[in-house]
This record gives sequence, C-alpha cells and structure tokens, in this order.
Amino acid sequence: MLVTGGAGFIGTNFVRYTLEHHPNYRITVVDKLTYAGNKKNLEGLDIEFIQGDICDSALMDELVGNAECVVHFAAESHNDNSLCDPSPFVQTNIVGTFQLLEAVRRHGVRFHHISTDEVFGDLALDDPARFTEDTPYRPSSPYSATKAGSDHLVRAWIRSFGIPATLSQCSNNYGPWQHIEKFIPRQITNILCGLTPKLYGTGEQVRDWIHVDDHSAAVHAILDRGRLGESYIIGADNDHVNNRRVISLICELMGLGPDAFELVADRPGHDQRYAMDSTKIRRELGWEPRYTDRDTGMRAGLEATIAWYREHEDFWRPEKESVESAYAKRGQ
Ligand code: NAD
Ligand code: TDX
Repeated sequence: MLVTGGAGFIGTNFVRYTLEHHPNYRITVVDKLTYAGNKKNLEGLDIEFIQGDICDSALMDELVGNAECVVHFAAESHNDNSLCDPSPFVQTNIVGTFQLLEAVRRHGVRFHHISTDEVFGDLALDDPARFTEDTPYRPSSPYSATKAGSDHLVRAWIRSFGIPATLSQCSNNYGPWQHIEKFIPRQITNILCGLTPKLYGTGEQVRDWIHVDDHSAAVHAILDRGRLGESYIIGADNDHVNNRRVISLICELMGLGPDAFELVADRPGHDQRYAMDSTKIRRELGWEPRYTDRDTGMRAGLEATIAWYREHEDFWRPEKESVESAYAKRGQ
C-alpha cells in the first residue's frame, strides 16, 4: 500500500491504524514533509518512508508501479492558509492528484482518493439538510475548490479511462497528531501555554466532527468492500455541535470556565454549516463510527485528545510561537 501524505495528521493516524488492524499490508509512505508533515510521527514503525513530492511524475510512476493500492491523503489542507496564498493548493491538490492518476492509469493500480465535505460548500445554519453523495459540488474557498477539482479529475479518470478507484468525503477530523493551526489542537495548546482560546466570529458555525480513527476504519471498509467507481460520505452525526460548544467543552475539560475564550476576527467567506448523511457507507459496507453517542461521544474523544497533547509537548511546542504570531498578524 502506497500512502501519500502519510506524515500528516490523518495519514499518520491511518498508517498506525493499518499496522494495528490490517497487518497484512506492507506500507510505503511518500510525503514532501511540508510544514504540515513530520517524519517523527512515523518513528519506530515498520514502514518504508520516502520523502518526495506527488507532483514528481517520475517518482509517482515508480512508487505507484510498485504498489497494489494507493491511498491518497497528500494535500494542502488548511483553509486559512489558502486565503493567504492559494498557489501551493492548486499545485499539490490538483496537479499532484493529476500526476498520481496518470501513474495509476499506466499501472492499473487500485486507488482511493481522500476528499472532504467542503467540496459541497456549506448549508445555512437553520438548514436541517445533510450532504449526500448526490449533493452538487459548490466549494467556497481556494482550499475546497482545489479539493473539488481533484475529485473531478478522479471521477473523469474513472469514467474515461476505467481506473479502479473510489472516493470518500469525510467531515472535520480530530485526534492526535493534528497540526496546531487547526481549531481543536490550537485551543488545547493555547490553554496548555496559558493563552486564551480563540473563537472566530460568533462561533455559531457547525462542523460535523469525527474522530480520526473512525475515518481510518471507514477508509478500510471502502478498500475491502467498496464498489469501484463509487463515492462514500463519512460522518459521525455530530452536526448539532457548533464551534462555541466545542471551545466551551475544551475549556471545561481543561479546568477553565465554559466562557474562558475570546472572540477574534472571523474567517473571510467562512462556511457556516457542514452536515453529513453517511447512510450509504453504513448500509452498504456495514461501517459505524465508534465515537457516536450524541451527548458524550465528542466529550470522550476530546478528553483523549487533550491527554495526548498534554503528553506530547515535543510534537507541538517548537511551532507554537510561530503559528500564533501568524494568527496574531491577521487579528485572530
Ligand atoms: P495535513 O495538512 O495534516 O497533512 C498533509 C500531508 O501531506 C503532510 O504530511 C504534507 O507534508 C503532505 N504533503 C503536502 N503536499 C505534498 C506534496 N506535494 N507531495 C507529498 N506530500 C505532500 O492534512 P490532513 O488534515 O491530514 O488531511 C489529509 C487529507 O484528508 C487531505 O487530503 C484533506 O483534504 C483530507 N481531509 C481532511 C480533513 C480534516 O479534518 N483534517 C477532513 C476531511 C478530509
Ligand atoms: O482558531 C480558530 N478558531 C475558530 O473558531 C480556528 C483555527 C478555527 N476556528 C473555526 C473555523 C471553522 O469554523 O473552527 C472551525 C474549524 O476550523 P479548521 O480547524 O480550520 O477546519 P475547517 O476549516 O472546518 O476545515 C477542516 O475540515 C475539513 C480541515 O482543516 C480540512 O482539511 C477538511 O477538509
């Protein structure tokens, strides 16, 4: 199995999950090691690691040619960064995916493309609808537009060239090894550093949070039993929890009052609500998230995540100051 972007947040968790639950795979990770990737995340694991760029067509040809399947996580992944400089997003998310698809076409290898809920755009806060596999694409940020572009390429390569591929669109992930630029680890590490947690705008926005291990399990269900050519939505029914509730819960779990956060400048073009209808993957493939209970599911996942960041200061401390000073320049 070739895992692209395996030194990032979800890739690291997926590699570890695979080694534990599917030890029949031999894993090669290819990762450019951008600011978001860290080779130390994979230290001590029985895998092959190659530092490389998915835009490098010769390297992708060689690695894909040696694999039986490819799971494609590598991407520029942070919305706020895409608002400052979209160019690496176009390069990696679109051109990089194109290079992988061409290699997959040459070698006829099984390909799974990791996409996101954001390709569907957003819902109004009072809209009870959920995204399904048939929801039209309507991305709103440079990040989500480039992810939508990569999905379109995958679908075109399936239809035009018959590559053996599947796609999945998952909602917001949380868990260990997530970069501290992202919402949940940023607030946890702020509190650990004695800084005030920062909520964009009024915090009414809704993200359908899912624990990263549930995402990994869903990807394996698709690899094992998914129908070629199909897309699968992955979500854990957390679309009743807004950002304000999440930040309050983190404050409480870390011994602060529920209002111990500050409101900061909103994200331009901020998507309001994501909500996922994951009926298809549950019915067809029998996948179920483990972190689901409507009242305590996120609490249990957050408690474990907070404990992980407490115990792994070496993962985040070296970058904390520079991440916060970049946010401070933007009033966030
Ligand atoms: P991340 O930013 O933590 O990790 C991305 C990894 O890709 C890093 O290790 C980075 O070094 C590597 N990378 C970047 N450009 C590369 C290139 N040109 N060549 C090779 N490697 C490169 O991202 P993440 O949160 O782990 O997201 C992984 C995937 O899951 C992305 O495709 C993202 O769109 C998707 N996704 C993320 C979420 C989420 O909540 N984080 C939700 C749904 C889908
Ligand atoms: O400090 C913050 N305060 C805050 O209120 C940050 C960093 C974010 N936010 C808000 C913005 C969003 O409404 O929290 C929400 C989550 O923000 P991010 O962690 O930046 O995630 P989001 O923009 O929703 O995108 C994430 O989910 C979909 C991932 O980063 C994407 O890669 C994935 O595709």
